[in-house]
Amino acid sequence: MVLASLGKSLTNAVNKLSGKSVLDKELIIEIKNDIFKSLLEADIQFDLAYKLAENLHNRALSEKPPTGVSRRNAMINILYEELTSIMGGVQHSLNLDRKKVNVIMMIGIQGSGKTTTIGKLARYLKHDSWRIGLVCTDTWRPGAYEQLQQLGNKLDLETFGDPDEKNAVKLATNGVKHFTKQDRNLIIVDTAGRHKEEKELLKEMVKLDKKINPDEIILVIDGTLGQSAFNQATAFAQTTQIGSIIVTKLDGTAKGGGAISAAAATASPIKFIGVGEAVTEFEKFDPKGFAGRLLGIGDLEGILDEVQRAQIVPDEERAKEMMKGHISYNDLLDMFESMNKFGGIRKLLDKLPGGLSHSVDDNMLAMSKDNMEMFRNIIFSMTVPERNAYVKLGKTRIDRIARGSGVHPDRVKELVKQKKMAEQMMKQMMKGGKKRGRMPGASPFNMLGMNL
Ligand SMILES: Nc1nc2c(ncn2[C@@H]2O[C@H](COP(=O)(O)OP(=O)(O)OP(=O)(O)O)[C@@H](O)[C@H]2O)c(=O)[nH]1
Ligand SMILES: [Mg+2]
Repeated sequence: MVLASLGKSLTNAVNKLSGKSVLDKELIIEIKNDIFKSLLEADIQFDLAYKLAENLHNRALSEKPPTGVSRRNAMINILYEELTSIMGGVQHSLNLDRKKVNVIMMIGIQGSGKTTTIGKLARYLKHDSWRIGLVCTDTWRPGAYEQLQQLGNKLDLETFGDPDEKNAVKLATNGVKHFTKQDRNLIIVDTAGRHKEEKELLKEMVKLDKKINPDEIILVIDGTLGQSAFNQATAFAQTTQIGSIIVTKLDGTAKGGGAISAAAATASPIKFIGVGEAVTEFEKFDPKGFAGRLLGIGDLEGILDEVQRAQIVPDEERAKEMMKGHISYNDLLDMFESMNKFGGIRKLLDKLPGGLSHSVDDNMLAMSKDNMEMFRNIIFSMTVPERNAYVKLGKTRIDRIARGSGVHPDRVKELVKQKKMAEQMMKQMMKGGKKRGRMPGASPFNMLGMNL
């Protein structure tokens, strides 16, 4: 596992909070120091490690764990969020456009893994139906063209190059022209890593960049470099516009933190990582997933979920609107959360006094987990005004939302119906509540898992 020792020492630090329910400031400082040390050992850049440890410390002192969440779990959640944030926060895709010929240029110092990574990336994108051509512009490394050609052959892709040509810019422009004529829509350009000296190498990258104007420049960084990755990444980032980073050789290195924090210094996202020499040993980089795996806590998902649910609190304005029977799609999302939490709404209603359970339409309750998941996806495809139910969902909007969430428009209409039912249910419950006087625990908001 990538950076396994870092994960282990981080969890050991946080586990010091196990069974502690009272805030112990000294213990928090001890944990902060442990974590800082572990991050430095994994070669995370000093400033970044310091900032993470400081944030963790400040948040642990100022944020009260949500009701029902232990201090340890709250701390795990904070650590997870902070780790995710230094790794770029969210997942990023390559900047490609199906409607044109895209050019990717791969840069990095010698031995970083550019050529190998081109094989991996080409394989990955070929699965996505891109029509790919490879171009070798490395005029320095003996056998560079053959190396790329061999990788290309294995993937059934053509490689453009000429071992006798010494002008990299010429090779690049001719290569792009060649594949554009052949109706390829993705051209990946390999570049040299070796040169007379580093300055010359950087100059060549600038020339190539100007001439072929790539849609995305990918910087390849060797994950075993540790701290020195930082200067390297900065040097490249100062000369060319880096669109993304691929960190290689993260298999079996304890120093991967260096390259990962180097990415943070260039402000370019890591989009993929290399985890072995084989063409298949390549992964799309997801900061959340990576942080999760790094922490290596078996029930991490459960913990994050627990914290998130405990934090759902509706604002008063929203609650008032709901009482009037105006429910938005955002409210529905919360309802779905609560239904999952309480093991189904019928179970909950059965526990309430006053026979409320019978006044609720069974269709509303029969919502399976799959349906809920589908409805959640539909809601996530809505615009903000749509989600807040500020606009009516007419045919055009319904069709667009259906396309966005990959379902038939009838399913979106079903969700609209579910919303109406929820509104009716809310109105009925409010009426019932008034008639009988306010029953303990019978507020619709309690039913939705909201502490109002
Ligand atoms: N373990 C491991 N080895 C890798 C990985 N990626 C590349 N390598 C190895 O790193 C070495 C250098 O890879 P290349 O792809 O030739 O590097 P390059 O950047 O093209 O090098 P130059 O062309 O000399 O600039 C090779 O032995 C690769 O097998 C990886 O993710 N894991
Ligand atoms: Mg190479």
